[in-house]
Amino acid sequence: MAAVPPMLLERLEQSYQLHRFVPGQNPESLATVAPEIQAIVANGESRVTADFLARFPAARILAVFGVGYDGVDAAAARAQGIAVTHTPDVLTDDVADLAIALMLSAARAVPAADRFVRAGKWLQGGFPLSRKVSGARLGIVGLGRIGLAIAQRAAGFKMEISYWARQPKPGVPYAFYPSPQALASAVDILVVSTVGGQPTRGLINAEVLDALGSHGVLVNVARGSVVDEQALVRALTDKKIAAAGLDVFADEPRVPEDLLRMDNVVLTPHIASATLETRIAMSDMVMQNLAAHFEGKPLISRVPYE
Ligand code: 8YV
Repeated sequence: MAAVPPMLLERLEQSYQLHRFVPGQNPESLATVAPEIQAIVANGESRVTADFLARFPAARILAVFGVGYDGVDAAAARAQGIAVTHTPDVLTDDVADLAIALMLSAARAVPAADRFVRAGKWLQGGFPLSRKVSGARLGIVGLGRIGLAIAQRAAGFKMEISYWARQPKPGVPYAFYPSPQALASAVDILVVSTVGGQPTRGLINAEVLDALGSHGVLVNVARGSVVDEQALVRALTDKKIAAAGLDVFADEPRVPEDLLRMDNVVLTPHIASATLETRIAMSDMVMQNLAAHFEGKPLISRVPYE
């Protein structure tokens, strides 16, 4: 269970009697207080299983610090009468901004160029040409709040935008493709912004990467589970695609050695929503959901149950 940030812990401590549970800790350690626990707070990467929830019979709310809750067994929470909330919207801009930053960094090889200059290599000659982003064809996998925000930004780069989603989105001015593979074959840059969890596990596989092609660039700001990471390493190694910009990984914080060594891969440590302004806003939403719950008022941002 990934840790909840100190700024939120401090605020929770000021309002509630807090029992901390650190990822990897034995849940038995909470056995004495478990029957009294009325609320649980976790974050977007946390794994909250049915077994774990069953330890807290009095809990009636699970407030997730994050928009993603793919680690939460939402069906088990519902069966146990636990309302699950998350923190959508307040982080949309930051996640979309980082997607664009990773797209530009990977396609224009900005970090590699920075290393080139710092290594003094410019003294021996110029840096290799990269690929144009403005006017390129962008494919968005998952056209929810974050996907739409990425599209709006990409329009500023005069990009030709198309997308894949579980079903076409009425009223959006972008071409819909019925499969990620079909989308990948029609674009230069593929950005993954879909939900995590079982429904999208390994969605971006070897076939999709082959379809993206040897000049293609992959960006992932969703969840590591959505991309078949071994297939991605092979595609980059075999030059089946040109570059990648990755903020999320299959087994965070561990990143495959192969990726760490690649010059054409831009790596960030799951920081898409990691700005002070956004993390304060996310903390506000967690606090507001808890306050609403304990005051018997409607919750601010309950997850949309499937
Ligand atoms: C995390 C995220 O919650 O919102 C999400 O789904 O993945 C992130 O914003 C964040 O990393 C909290 O630690």
